Amino acid sequence: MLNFVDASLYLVISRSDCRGQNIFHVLEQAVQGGVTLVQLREKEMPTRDLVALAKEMKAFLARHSIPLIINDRVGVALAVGADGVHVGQDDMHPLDVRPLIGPNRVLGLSINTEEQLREARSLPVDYLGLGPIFPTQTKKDCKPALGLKGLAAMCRKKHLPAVGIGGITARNAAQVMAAGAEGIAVVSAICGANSPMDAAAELKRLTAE
Ligand code: TZP
Ligand code: MG
Repeated sequence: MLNFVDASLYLVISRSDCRGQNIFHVLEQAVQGGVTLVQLREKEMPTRDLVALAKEMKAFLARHSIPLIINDRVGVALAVGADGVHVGQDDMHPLDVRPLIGPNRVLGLSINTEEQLREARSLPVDYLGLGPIFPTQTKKDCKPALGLKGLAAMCRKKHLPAVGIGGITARNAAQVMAAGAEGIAVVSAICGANSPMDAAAELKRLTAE
């Protein structure tokens, strides 16, 4: 039942992470720079507002053939016809999400420990988010960083495509790929850049090497 998505350059975006820049301006630039997948991750937004934002984002990304993943909010994902859902370890369980989204939408799961990696073997998920790889200011309640060694150990055991997340920048992206990840997921490296387009293009180059 594996649904494939190209997560090689995965943009995780919220309005607040865009630091005063319009979220659609950042998104458009990131798309020009070559992101392959986008996750809308809004933790506090009222549901009605989030549906409106996600709908607009879905319409924009569809014109560029880039899938939209919604973080955690399964109802929002269904309401806007998103391409998938991403859940963390405290969110709705993948076994409960899958019947709601059906077999053809993408389901991603955040993994921070080897035990969670083992558990994921029997779960109906399509890709893994491994992290945080490095310390990050972006996620407040972040678990301890895995480091490149921790990432490499997990990549040797994983059974699904995986992206590294957490503190990834142009300085370390190539090392994350070399550790065995299929892609990188970033927030601040693109959303917080002066030129999100240049930042995305540079990361794209580094992941393609
Ligand atoms: N999950 C683990 S780390 C993280 C998330 C959502 C935040 C990553 O943000 P940044 O700015 O790319 O370090
Ligand atoms: Mg979550």
